[in-house]
Amino acid sequence: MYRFGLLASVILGAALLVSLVVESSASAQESEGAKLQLTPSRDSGVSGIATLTDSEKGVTVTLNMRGLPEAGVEHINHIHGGGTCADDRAGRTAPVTIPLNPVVAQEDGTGSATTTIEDVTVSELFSQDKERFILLHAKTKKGQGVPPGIACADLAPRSEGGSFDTLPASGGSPPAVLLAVPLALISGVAGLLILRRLGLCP
Ligand SMILES: [Cu+2]
Repeated sequence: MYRFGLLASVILGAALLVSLVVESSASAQESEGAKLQLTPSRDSGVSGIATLTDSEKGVTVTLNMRGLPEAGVEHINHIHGGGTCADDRAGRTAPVTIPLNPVVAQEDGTGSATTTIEDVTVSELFSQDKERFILLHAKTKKGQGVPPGIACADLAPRSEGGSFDTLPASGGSPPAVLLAVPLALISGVAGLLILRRLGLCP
């Protein structure tokens, strides 16, 4: 009887663990996202990472740049449509389709900005109807219009199949926490069952 009780609690605990893990991974997959590398244009030495995730309102775009040349300078940046980074680097840039919040350079040359683009999804931004790219521009100078691009990333699906990396939902718990909760529950349940068994069959 004692062994049966132990076995039952282990099975119960395992079932609980499986259900929680399945649930958490299912919720992570609901949020589609992509991570893109911005590479330097025109020997700028400026690079970075753009993270795009689906949110309730639309798409959240976060730029994390490094190698920015001058602290305190504001860099405008946009999603351009109808061309590629190669076009921009060849001096034939495509029009701005979605303005993003500017990146301000910090003392250490990093800079970041987050923009929520409303009423759009990551899949739509990556759709093949139009080529798109994210472009970060040099310092804006008075009377010179839009400055040249200094870092660029094409919004192109990484694989031929057109799938992107799946990112965990924003604000999601790290895996350690997700595992710790069911483990704590399991040991609690198992302990309770063992105590009961001991009480019933001394
Ligand atoms: Cu631009």
